[in-house]
Amino acid sequence: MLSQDAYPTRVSNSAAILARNEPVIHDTLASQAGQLSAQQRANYEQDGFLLVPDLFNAEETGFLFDAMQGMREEFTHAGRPEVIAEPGSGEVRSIFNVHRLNDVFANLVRDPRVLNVAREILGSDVYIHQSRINYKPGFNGKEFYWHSDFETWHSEDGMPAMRALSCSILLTDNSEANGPLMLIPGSHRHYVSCMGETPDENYKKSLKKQEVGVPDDILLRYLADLGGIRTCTGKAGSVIFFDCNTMHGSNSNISPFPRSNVFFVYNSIANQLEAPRGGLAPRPEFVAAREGIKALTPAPLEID
Ligand code: 6CS
Ligand code: FE
Repeated sequence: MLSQDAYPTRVSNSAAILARNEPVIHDTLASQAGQLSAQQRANYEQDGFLLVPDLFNAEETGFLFDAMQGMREEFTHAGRPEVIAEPGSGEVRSIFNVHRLNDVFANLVRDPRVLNVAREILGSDVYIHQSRINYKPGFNGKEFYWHSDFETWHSEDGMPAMRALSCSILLTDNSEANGPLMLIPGSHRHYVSCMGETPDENYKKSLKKQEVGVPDDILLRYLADLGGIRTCTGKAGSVIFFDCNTMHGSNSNISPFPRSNVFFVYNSIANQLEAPRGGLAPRPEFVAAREGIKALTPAPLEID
């Protein structure tokens, strides 16, 4: 018997809004980790995201910034598939899989200030589904159009349920001027089923410019009329946690100031990837982890 897909998308030429089946905060024993205040939990539950200013101090943030710059020097021109160039300028847009390619980020994903928030919200042990640095360089950092990450991870990676979240650690100041993350409060409760069909090896284009799996104008307007649009600005060292289904995007950066953030996607150990939808070939391991999955244990960030 074919399993009924609760979140069909890219299967017709019409769009729809479907109900979310899962809770936003998975209230289990693990979720009593106590990393968040009651107000922070309430804000996350209501909006689908939470900004925590200055979670990492200036020394730690400087250390992480240097690690980010070092990765760019090491991997640019290395012909690595994990390095995604900006359309046009060819500058580095993103480097994926940083938690497996670099010891500093392998350590950072386990820092209790972020790992325990993920365990608390997802109510279970967790692992990294995907990690990346989005460099969004000055002058040439192009936009990330509106999308729900879960819509992609469900259709292209076979992620079963909405039990994952992104943690974006700001490594440069994110201001109104340099393309900060924009999110639609409350959009996480509405699953936007998108039109169109996923081309083979879509990630080779979508990581540069996403054109499939984006909401149509009418439904995007509907969500924005309901919840507005919030721009998450903050100093380097601040952190944005957002639900896998919160509608988000960011504008191009024509300022001289880079907007560089490292993103970790924590997925519940109970929500590991199945086969992609529609018979698609699985995306590469550097974009969607399937191998060697094991629960992360807390370890504080070490500055050497
Ligand atoms: O396809 C993906 O997994 C990536 N695409 C976007 C625009 N956000 C999430 C993720 O990095
Ligand atoms: Fe995204």
